[in-house]
Formats: sequence, C-alpha cells, structure tokens
Amino acid sequence: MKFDVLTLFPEMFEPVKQSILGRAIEKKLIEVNLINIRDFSKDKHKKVDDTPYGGGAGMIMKPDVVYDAYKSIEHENAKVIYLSPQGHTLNQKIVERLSKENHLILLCGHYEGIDQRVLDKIVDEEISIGDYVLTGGEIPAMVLIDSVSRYVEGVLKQNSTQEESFSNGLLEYPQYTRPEVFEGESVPDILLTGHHQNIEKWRDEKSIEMTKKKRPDLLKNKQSKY
Ligand code: 4GN
Repeated sequence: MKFDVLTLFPEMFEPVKQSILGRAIEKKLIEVNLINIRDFSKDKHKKVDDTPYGGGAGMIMKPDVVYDAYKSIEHENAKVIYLSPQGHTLNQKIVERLSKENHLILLCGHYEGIDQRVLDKIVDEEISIGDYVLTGGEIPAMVLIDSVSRYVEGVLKQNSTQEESFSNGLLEYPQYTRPEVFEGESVPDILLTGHHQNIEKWRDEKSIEMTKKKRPDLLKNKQSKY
C-alpha cells in the first residue's frame, strides 16, 4: 500500500515512523511518501495561501499550488482523500474498504481550508475522523494511515484484525496477563482452565455484555442477533 501525503507540514508525520508502522515501512509493506505543498509555490516568498474572496477571517490555500503538488505525483489508479470535518465519519468498515486500494493520496488542509475549485477537481472521497475541528488534516491523515495499514498483509502478527473490536461489530472482551493475583484481584477462573471452547464462549458473552453496557448504539443496527 502506498500513501502519498500532500501537506504543508511533512515534519508532523514522524510518529508514523515508529513502532508497528515503522517496521511495516522497513519491510516495504507500506510506503509513506510526504509531499510538501510549499515546494510547488511559484512565488518568491513561497506563498501558499491568500485571503478569502468575499472577506472573512483566516487564509485559504491556493488552488494552483495544491494542484501542481497533486500533478507531481503519479496519480492514475490512485484514490484522493481529503481529510475534513465535512467528510463521512471514518469507521472500521470504511477502513477495511480503503485497505483494498493500492494507492491512496491524502490531502491535508490547514488554516481555514482549501479553495473549493481544486477540491472539486481532484478529491474522490472526503473523510472525517469525528465531529470536531482540528488545526489541520495531518492528524486525521495519520489516523487513516494507521487504521488502514493494520489491514495490510504482514503488518500485524497472526490474524489480529479478525478477532478484535468492531470486526464483528462488537467491543473486545477483557484481557488479562500475569500476575494471576493483582492487588487482591484474581484473573477469571475460566481463563486458567485451558478449556478453549468454554473460553471462547465466555469471551463472546463478555463482548456482548461490554457492548450493551458501553456502546449500546452498536447493537441497534444488528437486528436481534443478540
Ligand atoms: C479534519 C480536518 C478536523 C478533521 C480538520 C476531522 C483541517 N479538522 N474531523 N481541520 O477529521 C479547514 C481546512 C479545516 C482543513 C481542515
């Protein structure tokens, strides 16, 4: 999977070079290519934004500069995603669908936004990571890279994406590790029995119980199954 990121702040993407994603990059399972939009300013002052037509606060990113940055990447067969509070809210279903693409171009806005004409020209899909406003699309782009990369073959050990929260539409069951007694609290007996079928049944029941208690909204769309 290749991620091309169009941003004014490529330095903000250091976190994706750590831990599991860092290893995935080293193993060439994913590629994160950062394109600095400012490099495409023709202006001698490297200007990338300007005041809004019609007046108002803040600055708007210039369409020609963003377009030139986009054209500099090989974009045939790539899907262009604009991270914005106006997009469709990201969820595990969307993450799974996007993981089937080979090449995603992530467009990060900053300041008050990007001129609408270039968005209309190049954006295939607008995605939000939740109903709140951030100073830029960089953190949402990293959220998308992280969540999508987990579905790329070889990035995670075993089949961890199959078992986890949301893959079945439910929350994950509680997990325990040593010591067997912590501050007077024991690990549930069933987990020490070695009875795999019973353990699986207990975990399924816990998943449903946790979901009912913490996220009943997730059960609403599941038609009587639980
Ligand atoms: C995305 C971008 C929030 C989200 C953003 C989100 C930058 N804030 N909820 N801020 O996913 C104007 C230009 C605001 C882009 C945008």
